[in-house]
Amino acid sequence: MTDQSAPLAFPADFVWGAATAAYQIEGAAAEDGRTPSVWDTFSRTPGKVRNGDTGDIATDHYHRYPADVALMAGLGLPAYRFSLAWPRVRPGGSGPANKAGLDFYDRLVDELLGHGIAPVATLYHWDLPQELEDAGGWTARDTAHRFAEYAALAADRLGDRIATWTTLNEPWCSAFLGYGSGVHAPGRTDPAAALAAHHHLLLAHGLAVGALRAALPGTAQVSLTLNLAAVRPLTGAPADREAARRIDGLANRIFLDPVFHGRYPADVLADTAEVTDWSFVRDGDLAEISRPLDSLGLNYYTPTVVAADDPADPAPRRDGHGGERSPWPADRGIRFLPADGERTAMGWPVDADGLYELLTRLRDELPGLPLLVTENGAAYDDYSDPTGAVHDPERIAYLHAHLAAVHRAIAAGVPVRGYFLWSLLDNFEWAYGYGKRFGIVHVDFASQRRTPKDSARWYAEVVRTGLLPPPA
Ligand code: IFM
Repeated sequence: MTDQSAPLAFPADFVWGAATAAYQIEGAAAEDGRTPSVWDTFSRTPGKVRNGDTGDIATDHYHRYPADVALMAGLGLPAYRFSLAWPRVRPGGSGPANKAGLDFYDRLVDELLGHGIAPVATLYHWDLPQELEDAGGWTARDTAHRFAEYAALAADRLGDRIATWTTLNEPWCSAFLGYGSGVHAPGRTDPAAALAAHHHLLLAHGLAVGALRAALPGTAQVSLTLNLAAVRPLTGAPADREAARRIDGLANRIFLDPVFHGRYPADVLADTAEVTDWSFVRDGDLAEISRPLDSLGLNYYTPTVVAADDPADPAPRRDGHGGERSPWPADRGIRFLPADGERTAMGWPVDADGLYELLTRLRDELPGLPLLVTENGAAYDDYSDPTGAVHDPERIAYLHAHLAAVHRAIAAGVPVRGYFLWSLLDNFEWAYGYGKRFGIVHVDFASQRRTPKDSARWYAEVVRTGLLPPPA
């Protein structure tokens, strides 16, 4: 039996960090040559983002990055995962690199390295240049080629100092929320388009892996980040298990099989046959998509519970991502149900076992592949008390439970090499605007004042000691 009162020790070389994304924090939307992305357009479209919020200013990180890096250093963070804005590096999505845009990331990377913080770069966290969307966006094959060119430009300039590169962040969201349910930019609602976008995102990933390998030193690590789903049937009944098989196909195997095995799952092709004939897949694509990776990033927040439709139960088919249309291209006859128990401010159930389940599944399916938890965290309705402090015991409990799950996975032989908390700062939470606060550092968006929450100090101590204390 394990001693519940003993702290849990993480491996000495475990990588601890925090994560952000360009559009969610940078602001400076029209500065130094940056052109609009789909998120600039979408957020300015009435009714798409709560409160009409946009990323125009966000946390003003573009101007305040030295103070933000000092903040990270003060918390003792050894690594920082951020994304590059494609429309800043290559405005309009094609043509030459924008020197001023790359200069910003150059300064940021030097600032990080100067404070002993390892930069971990993601190339695509959803900010597709609007010009490319106008030419078809991710439903157009050309977009994949433009992405690989952009990857090469970024690697040429920054590859001497960034050791870890991720191509895409959560392509499920880009394809299925962006082109399926339309709750994310560009807001299209066409299941066939969502599947074409999915394939072209994976093609972009594969082409970019090739471009990065050509431009980077041989020691560079190249990765992909997926938001895989811990899918659970509501009951053991065959119809519920069939619902779970189908959603597992569309959430997980539609990524893992092509990226790691060079094929799409036969059952997913069959399940989606009424939506598309998949004729956008060309000879050679799957070989490109399945280029070897050095690690896989996993983002995890909450599990997904599914059941077969029950005519006697008129409950709405909540899938946890908002919107009236389903993001899933072929989910007829399937209900999505919230898991029981405590929820975060997103309404997402807190369930750390889902993280353990996914990590051990990846250990079994991809033996030996190093894994990184590239996002995990929670939104709560945080506020400054009269003394200016921000107490967030729920977030500490959430982080504690999920780090304990990571520790359990490592003990079970899963090669988890690091953990990046989402997020460093409160920021622009996409369609929810600034109303949902995921940061361990509170941001007063009017004054841009940063205040580390209790969770920031708690996490800093975990990072400093490499020990997870017993639950409070
Ligand atoms: O804020 C997002 C992030 O951009 C991608 N992963 C999920 C987070 C919380 O919704």
